[in-house]
Amino acid sequence: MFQPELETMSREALERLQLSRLRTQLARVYVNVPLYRRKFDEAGLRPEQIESLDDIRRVPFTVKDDLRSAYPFGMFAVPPRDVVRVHSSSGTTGQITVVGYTRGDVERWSDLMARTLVCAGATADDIVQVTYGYGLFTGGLGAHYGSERLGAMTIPVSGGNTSRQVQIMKDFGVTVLACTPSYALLIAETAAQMGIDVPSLPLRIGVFGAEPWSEAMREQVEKAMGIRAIDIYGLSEVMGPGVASECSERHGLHVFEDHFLIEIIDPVTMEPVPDGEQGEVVFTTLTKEALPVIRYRTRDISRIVTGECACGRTFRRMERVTGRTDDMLIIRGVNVYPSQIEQVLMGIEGIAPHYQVVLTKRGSMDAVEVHVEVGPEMEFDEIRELESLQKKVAAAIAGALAVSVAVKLVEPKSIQRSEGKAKRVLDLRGEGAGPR
Ligand code: DLL
Repeated sequence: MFQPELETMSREALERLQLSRLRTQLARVYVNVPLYRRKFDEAGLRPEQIESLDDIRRVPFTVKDDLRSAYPFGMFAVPPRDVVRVHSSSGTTGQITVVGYTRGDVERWSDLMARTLVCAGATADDIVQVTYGYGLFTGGLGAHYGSERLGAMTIPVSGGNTSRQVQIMKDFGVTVLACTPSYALLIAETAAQMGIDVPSLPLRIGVFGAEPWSEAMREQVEKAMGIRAIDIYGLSEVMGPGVASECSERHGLHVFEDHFLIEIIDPVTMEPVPDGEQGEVVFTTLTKEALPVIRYRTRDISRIVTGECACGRTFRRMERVTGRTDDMLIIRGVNVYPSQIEQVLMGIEGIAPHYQVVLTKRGSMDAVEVHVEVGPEMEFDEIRELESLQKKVAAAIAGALAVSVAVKLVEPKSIQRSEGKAKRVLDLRGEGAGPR
């Protein structure tokens, strides 16, 4: 472990620490951030009335729109001169939001990313290729600082130029690859085209996150690269990567609870759900100085994994994030996440692990079509074989998800590859289309 004394704290000691940090944090935001003061006042709440962790339920939620309306720096809790770094969220669901860090925030973030890398099995002897994008995205610099903090040899390649990624991986003897799972697949595919056998290289660990991915996808990438793939989670508004990470047990992601308070709520009633039940993840930062967020609704869907973890860490675990509420498709009344479709597709022989869910309009009705590439071993002009494969895919989806969707098989390499977050849903319904 990177910080064993913290990572194995007793629940009692941890909760004491959380409560004292929470109270300090609430008092700070009340004084320094007008939006929080207004929300607290409207709720008739004073920060000092929070006397237990359970009292957090009395605190108003924060949503993405709050950050948007305060664009760019309106929710910072420190003067600009104390901010040493800004990043922004990817903006895939609207205008970007800006997040800030004090020097202390960058320090803590580096520790938490070093913690993440150690959780994944890395040590100071590793050679880490950081292929998350550098820039406003938190992935690149987050992983970079963590890897340096760990003392590993850090290679800041950033995303893109995939054949060069492969060359560097081979020439430098890279042992840890940090990127999105979908980009890992593209790297593996490119290596194969270059005649380089990744499993025979020293590469041993993948530190993958920033997008939903299925267990079946993990198996694919592990096989293609000869590695152990670890799921890491985070979001810019809360810090970036380094909020939660799988350990060697790979049974849920340990939430770094000394810095982040996690709640799972029912997104309709907004009440907390019991441990083990699925809901929306809500975070409160306990130590962030520049941009503290209080009860931030992430829109990510997960649940608490109950019980103790064999790795010895006492931080509670959250299950891998299935998807975001904004990516959820409602197909004839059934809720479906793209990652669930992925899980089904990856188990079928003859198709490649590349897919996209395409939304169109048929008359006034929304139509959903799953586009999936046939594998390179299939003859694309073998009509009969294709037909039977297509039926097989449609039947597998219908069997697993209890809803039938149209399936279209497409030629190898025709679905756009991603160097960062994959775009799994393509909305072609045009202007005026309602929310998904
Ligand atoms: O994606 C931070 C990050 C970078 C995490 C590198 C892990 C690795 P944002 O761009 O703000 O930040 O996007 C955050 O991405 O709310 C989730 O919906 C999704 N996400 C992140 N990690 C995972 C994961 C970074 N492991 C949003 N599984 C989050 C599923 C993930 N979804």
